[in-house]
Amino acid sequence: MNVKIKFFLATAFIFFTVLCKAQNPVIQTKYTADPAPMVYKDTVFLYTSHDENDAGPGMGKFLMKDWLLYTSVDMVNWTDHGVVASLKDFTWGRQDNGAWAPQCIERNGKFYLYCPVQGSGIGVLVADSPYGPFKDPLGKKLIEDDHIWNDIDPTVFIDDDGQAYLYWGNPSLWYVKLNEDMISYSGEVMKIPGVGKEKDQKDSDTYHYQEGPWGYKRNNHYYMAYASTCCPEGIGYAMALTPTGPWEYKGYIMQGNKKSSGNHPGIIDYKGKSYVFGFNFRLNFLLTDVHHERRSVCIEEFNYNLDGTIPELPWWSETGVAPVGTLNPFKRTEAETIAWAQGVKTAKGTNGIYVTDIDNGDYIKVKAVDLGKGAKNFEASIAGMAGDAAIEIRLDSPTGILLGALQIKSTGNNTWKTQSCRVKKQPGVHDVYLVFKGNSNGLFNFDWWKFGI
Ligand code: FUB
Repeated sequence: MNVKIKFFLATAFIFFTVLCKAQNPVIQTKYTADPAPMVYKDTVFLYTSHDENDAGPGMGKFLMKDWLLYTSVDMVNWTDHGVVASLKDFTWGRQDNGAWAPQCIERNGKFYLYCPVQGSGIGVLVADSPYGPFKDPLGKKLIEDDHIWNDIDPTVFIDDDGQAYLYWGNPSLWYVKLNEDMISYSGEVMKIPGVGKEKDQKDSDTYHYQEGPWGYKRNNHYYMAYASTCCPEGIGYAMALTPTGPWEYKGYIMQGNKKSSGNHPGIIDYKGKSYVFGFNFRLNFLLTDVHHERRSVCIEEFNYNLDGTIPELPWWSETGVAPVGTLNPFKRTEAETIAWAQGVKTAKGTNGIYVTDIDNGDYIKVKAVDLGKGAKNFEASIAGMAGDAAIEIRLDSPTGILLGALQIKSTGNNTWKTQSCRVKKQPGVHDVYLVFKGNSNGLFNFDWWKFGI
């Protein structure tokens, strides 16, 4: 029985109604971890690490070869941009595994993606666009020191005076002052005293620091959030009045949970709200009782306390966050813009990312779609292999009001054609479900859709 069928059976019926509402984890078509959200202009760019489907059983058995990018303008519908960088971009690093937790930052119109290659060191890639292409300007690692296996999980921020700081490390926390070029640094590698365990020490560290630092400044407070002592890891944090400390431990943003070995914070403000990102193992445990390092990025909203401290949140909810905008369905929407997907995968072709591996009963949910006064027709770009397939357009659940059904005409394997159907006029803001029907597996590939008036 292949993984996809198992996944479908495991989730069938009993999870069906639950998952229809679920927003956490936010990506279901791949295993994603180590979220590094970056707000740039009106968009959240979510860079993640990527657990391979065939990561073996066992805690710590990571299999990670590349970094992924997703974007959102409403915090609930995430557009898949595929692989944004990979181990191949770092010729000096190991190539088989080790694409661990990244972070991207913009400076003067260039985008700097700091990446650990576990066991080889921390490198930096540069691009003219947040979507890439990212290139290694150094051809060697950025951080040169002697604790190479500990040099993971870079986090970066630029202070108001223009000084940029790069922090990283497990089980200690180090930092350097980056030069303005963001690809070199001045001064020595500094260790933040008292944070993290010394070698062979038990958890005597009052910060409960393990790894995954996330440094930022907000309202004159400096924050350092991080994955707290393993295992399971929660999210702890410290605050300071300067970027180099002294850091005062402030407690947990989230306690560890026995359903999870790890966690890894990313924190942003977006459209007037504050969000913490991390990950759980929910999709892995829908497939099997056995722990594989197959993680999935989650998001929660929170409010800072008046003194700038962060309240402790419960473990990742299944419902996730509310939308901070609506989606305009009258302009082209990529099929890989997804709030929740059941069964499908994404792939990259000559026309970019598309949805594939579509079987009977699979669906895509797109949240908070503003149909205005209602639409008259539905268009989709399809490359169809099978003879008998359809997309049912439904509202608010996979079995909700049927607006119409697009009967797919075969287009031949790799030929993309726009196909359309009439739909029932239904006004208002709804969750749109594109439910796939057919009498075989691998029904067709799906690139984009839109409604017409
Ligand atoms: O994803 C690989 C490693 O696991 C990360 O670098 C750590 O933060 C932990 O999440």
